[in-house]
Order: sequence, then structure tokens, then C-alpha cells
Amino acid sequence: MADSLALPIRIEGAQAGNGQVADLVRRVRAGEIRALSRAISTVEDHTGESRELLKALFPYSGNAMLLGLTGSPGAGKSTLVDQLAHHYRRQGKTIGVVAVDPTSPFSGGAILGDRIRMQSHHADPGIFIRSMATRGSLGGLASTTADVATVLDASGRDIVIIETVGVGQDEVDIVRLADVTIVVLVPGMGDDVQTIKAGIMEIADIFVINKADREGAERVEREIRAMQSLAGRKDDWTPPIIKTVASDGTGIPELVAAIEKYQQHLQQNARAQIRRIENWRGRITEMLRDALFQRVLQYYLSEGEAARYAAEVAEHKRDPYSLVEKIVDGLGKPE
Ligand SMILES: Nc1nc2c(ncn2[C@@H]2O[C@H](COP(=O)(O)OP(=O)(O)OP(=O)(O)O)[C@@H](O)[C@H]2O)c(=O)[nH]1
Ligand SMILES: [Mg+2]
Repeated sequence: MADSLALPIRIEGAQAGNGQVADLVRRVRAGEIRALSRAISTVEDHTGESRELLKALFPYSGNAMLLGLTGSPGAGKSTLVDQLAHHYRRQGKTIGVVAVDPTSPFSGGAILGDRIRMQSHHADPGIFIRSMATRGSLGGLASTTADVATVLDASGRDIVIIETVGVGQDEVDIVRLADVTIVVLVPGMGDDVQTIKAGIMEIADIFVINKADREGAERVEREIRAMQSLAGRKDDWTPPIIKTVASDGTGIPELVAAIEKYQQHLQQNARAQIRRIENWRGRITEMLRDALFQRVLQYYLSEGEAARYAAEVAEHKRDPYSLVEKIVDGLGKPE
């Protein structure tokens, strides 16, 4: 079994005869912005080509630092990302940004806002920004975001930043794929630390209290500290709390220093590798789930059948347990 899983890593060529994928990979690797855009759109579309592309790009990924940034709506995440991007650009690093907005029904404005705010980078090919607003996308939002991050990583970007609103499980899953996770809180707004999803609090490697120019930053800090004393982490890292005013750049050097310090912490005892292994475990499970379900839909359960079965079960003409068993038993043997 183990031997059969020793898959060869296919470099650059993708599958024989798939010259288009190979050409796209070459152009992405050469830093062509239009090719990068196209590659990301292809990946988002979840076509057969997207899988071929990801197979061909994967060997080149794994070098970027993945930075996840989450927090309540309007907390200043995009402004922070903007500042961080400027900072890293001054160090000569290249940046890819994925801004995920799962609340897409009303996010048109927010994303437009992101675009306008980030226009200061417009002329700089060293910063590539992509907004994603596709709730319910095939294969799941977290998984698609991870794939988009892989494309940016493989394109040679030094740092890939993922921004997402911290409101649910999707967001926890999204930032979980990052090497470093930053949770952004703000004073006031009525959202005390307690009301922020506990899951999000737990995944923070670094806390940022943004809008520290406002009343109440100290209170938020005390609340985080109180929470930290209750919930211990598995490793011996105490997430630092950095106060920022993203709109004028205050605290950004301190935030960058905190990120560096956490990276150093990760390097010790191979924690970075352990974390990536954990992340991949989750992702592979997720990918298997998707792939199996797709196969079921493709070969074993048409739309019409699904509707008919549902009606039969609802009318108690058929039991759902035997039904699922029958479908699963047939898997792997498409006629
Ligand atoms: N006073 C103050 N305003 C800020 C600060 N940082 C950001 N803002 C403002 O807060 C508003 C929201 O900022 P964004 O960066 O769009 O926040 P966001 O978290 O990305 O918002 P969504 O992506 O829509 O959830 C903007 O008007 C910013 O100018 C800050 O440190 N202090
Ligand atoms: Mg934003």
C-alpha cells in the first residue's frame, strides 16, 4: 500500500500532450502577471484543467511565508495588509494577497473599497492582489483559497497574505492553512473579546489591536490577557499583543518584528514542519471528501436519482441507511 502511494512528482510538463498547462506554468514561474491571474481563475473554476495546473505548480510551492489575517468586519484588516505589503516591499520582498470575503451578498462595496485602498500598489508588480467572494464554491471556500495561495506561492512570491473576515468555521479553516495567523481586534464596537468566536481566539499566533487611536485599547488588551490565562496553548508560545493604527502606520514595525519572532519560534524544534503536516492532514481529508463526493455525483447519483431517493425516503418507502450503504459499497467500480 505504502509503495503504491509513492507518487512521482511531476515537474513542469504536467501530462503528456498538455502543452497549454505547461506553457501557463512557465509563464507563471516567469512572473507574468496576466498568466498569474489566469492561473488563479483556472484554479477557482475547478475544471479538470485546474487539477492539472495545481499538480504542475505544486512542486514549486512551499517556499513562501503564508500569513493569515482575520478579524471582525471593518477592523482594518485590508489597511493592515496594505501597510504590511508596503513594509515588505521596502525590504525587496514580493507579495501576493488573497482577500476572501465570504459575506459576498453585501461585499461588493467592501471589495471595491479594498481595490481603491490598494491602488497605491497599482503600478508595482511586486504586489499582486486578488479578491475572492465565492461562497459555496465547488470544493469549498477554504480549499479554494488554499489552492489560490499555492498558485501565488509557486509563482515565487516571498510572502502570501490571506485576509478573511473572522465570522465562522470557513474562516477558521482558511487561516488554519497559514504559517502565521494574526487575529485583529478593535476597541469599542461593542464586540468584546468574549463575543469573538472562541475558535478564532485559539488560532491566533499574534493579536493585533488595531484602531489603537481610539478609546478602549487597554481594555481589549486586558480581556485578551485574561482569556490567555485560561486557555493554554500546546506549544510554549504566548501570542503577543501588538497595538496598531493601520491608517497611519503606527505599530507596523512592531507587528513585523512579532511575525519574525514567531517564525523563529517555529524554526525551533521543527515546529514549522509539524504545523504544515497538521495542516496537510486536514486538507487531504477535505480533498478526499470532495473527490469521493464528486465521483458519487458523477457516476452513482444523478440529480434525478437524488430527487427520487429523497422523495422515497421522505415517504418512508426506502430507508436512508441502506441507500447510503448501497451507494458507498458501489464506489470505485464505475460501470
Ligand atoms: N481610526 C482608525 N481607522 C482605521 C484604522 N485602520 C483602518 N481604519 C479605517 O477603518 C475602515 C475599515 O478599514 P478596512 O481596512 O477596510 O477594514 P477591513 O477589516 O479590511 O474591512 P472588511 O474587509 O470590510 O471586513 C476604513 O475606513 C479605514 O480607513 C485605524 O487604525 N484607526
Ligand atoms: Mg478588507
